Amino acid sequence: MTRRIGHIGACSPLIMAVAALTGLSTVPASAKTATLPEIFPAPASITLGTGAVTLGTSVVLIAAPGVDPETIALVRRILTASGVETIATAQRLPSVLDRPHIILGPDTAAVVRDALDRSQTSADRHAEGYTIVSMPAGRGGVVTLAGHDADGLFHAAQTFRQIAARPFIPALVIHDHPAMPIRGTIEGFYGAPWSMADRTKHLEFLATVKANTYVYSPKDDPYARARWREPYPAATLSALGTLAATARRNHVDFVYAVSPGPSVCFSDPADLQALEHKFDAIRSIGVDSFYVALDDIEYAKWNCDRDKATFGPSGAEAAGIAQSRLLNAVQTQLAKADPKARPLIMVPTEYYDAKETPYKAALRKYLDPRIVVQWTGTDVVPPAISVPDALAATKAFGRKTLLWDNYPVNDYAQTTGRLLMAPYARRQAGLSGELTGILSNPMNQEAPSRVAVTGVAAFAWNDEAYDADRTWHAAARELAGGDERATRALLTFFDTQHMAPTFGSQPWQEQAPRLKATLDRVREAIAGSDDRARSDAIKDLARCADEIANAPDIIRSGTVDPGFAAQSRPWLDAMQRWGRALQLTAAGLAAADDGNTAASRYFADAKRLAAEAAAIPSIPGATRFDGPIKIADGVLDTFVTDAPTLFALPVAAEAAPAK
Ligand code: LOG
Repeated sequence: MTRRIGHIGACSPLIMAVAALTGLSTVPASAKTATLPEIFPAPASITLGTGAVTLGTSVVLIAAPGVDPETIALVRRILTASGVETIATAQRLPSVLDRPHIILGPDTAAVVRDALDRSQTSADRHAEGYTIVSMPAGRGGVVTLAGHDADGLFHAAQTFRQIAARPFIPALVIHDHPAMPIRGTIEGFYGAPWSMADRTKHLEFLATVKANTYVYSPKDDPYARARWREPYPAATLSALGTLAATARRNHVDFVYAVSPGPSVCFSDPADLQALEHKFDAIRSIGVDSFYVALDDIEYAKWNCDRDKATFGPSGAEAAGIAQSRLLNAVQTQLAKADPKARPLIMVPTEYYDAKETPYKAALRKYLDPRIVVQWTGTDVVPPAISVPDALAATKAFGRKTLLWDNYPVNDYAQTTGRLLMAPYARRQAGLSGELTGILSNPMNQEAPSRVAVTGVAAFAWNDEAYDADRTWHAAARELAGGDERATRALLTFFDTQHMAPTFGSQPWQEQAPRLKATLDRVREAIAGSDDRARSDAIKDLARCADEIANAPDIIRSGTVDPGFAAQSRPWLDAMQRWGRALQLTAAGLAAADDGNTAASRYFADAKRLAAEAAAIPSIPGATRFDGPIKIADGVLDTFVTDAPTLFALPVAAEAAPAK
């Protein structure tokens, strides 16, 4: 078999591995070389068999009675996208197969059980679990998607989407289920909330990574926080209802959060009633999961005299008692209104550590044990999250917690001018034993947030098998619509937005590690005494600069999600200019290496372009803090500045000092 490895990315040596290993090479593999497909999130277990099923242009679809029409529609779309032109339907498997048969249904349906029995495969019986068996047979084969529940079957279809994208489906058995029950995002940032269109796209995206939860909690929705007692305008309420329906179709639990903390009077029955009215209105549009957020409020003083009379002087412990009392009443009311409703979720006022305190002791003692508690780790933006950290939180809050992961959110001062697009990393395998789930707080930019959220969903699904870099590549591939060149361009871009700050001065993810490795090699070669190595390194640098300069156009014009390019606009503009500055820098170094007096001119032009690039502002109001766009800062700018100092620059003859 010939395998063509795509052009090796000069800025990012690791990128070649993406093309080589993931089916992005242009020569399709043949059915004789069936290989293990990569699936994200990684399944609990996947085993390759012998042979493969080629879908071809005509298949038979057998859906067991009662299968959710959305799941059937999804499987049909997947088949069509894979080149299938004719989808016949049937109720059972014929004894002789003349083409591929796709069976779809709960693991209890006769037709599904029969198919699993024939392949001697047991069904995955966990909540949200599913089993996939593909078996070549006759002139076709059978692919069985068996869900343990409706969510599981939907997840099976999402896995099928990834398998069916290849030219043929290898014989395989997948058993799969999530490690954590709650996986998804909380739109919980400050600054411009997502648009309804962003949210719709996000819910559809969440489904593709098997996430099951979206919490609506934008800090800047006045009806959810500053003016929480006021009812929504009819149009907004109806738009939220449409969103909730989109979530349902995508097997995502839409959770509505209210943040009454800035003004609530905990002991006032009128405020309890106001909360209930709020939730009743939201329930009437088809939402059945609720949340009360009590983060970022003052608990050292009461909002009303009544609380002082009821709970005594204000303070941490009294706040814990007052909050518990109000939330317990809300929980009781929710269970009464809908006995099947999921438990209330809350984020406490002390969400940013797991230290034992009077406030947490009060929550532990008084808060209804059904209520789910969130926390953000050992800090608002922690440098890492370990199993012992989560265990401490379990102890402090008296229940397993639901992690609120403040990544990739970019609403705090240290993130000004940044997108956060590093791999989702430094979460310890084993956390599934100590957390009920993870919700990522994303960026104001929805599409760029998917890079990190793909990682969060994959980690929460299977923390033990999670691979940060490979999941990162997969996220790029998805955003690029599977196109190899666009995937590479995106990864080059992500590297320039790799830095992840904390609330302090020390970032928890470094900036542009791949570019830095390339630039370090160039510096070393220039400093060395090998002429050939020096000129080769400078040529590599020129290729790397071309990649940076060209990536924005590839991202804007290719197969990449258009929302991604629109939301990243100033970053792409700045990257293009920085790419040109680096091209000129490389030209300057090449000239200097040749003893050519043009070097100084190149460096001067590079300096001018770099200054222009560094001055490109963020889109006003798109994030909480506006400021200049940052591209590989501390790496690229430093190199452009240092480059002219690396050579004793040749001086033009007329300017040469007189002897
Ligand atoms: C807020 C959150 C904000 C985030 C990052 C929580 C629980 N609350 O410090 O809305 O997006 O930090 O700035 C927060 O994290 N407070």
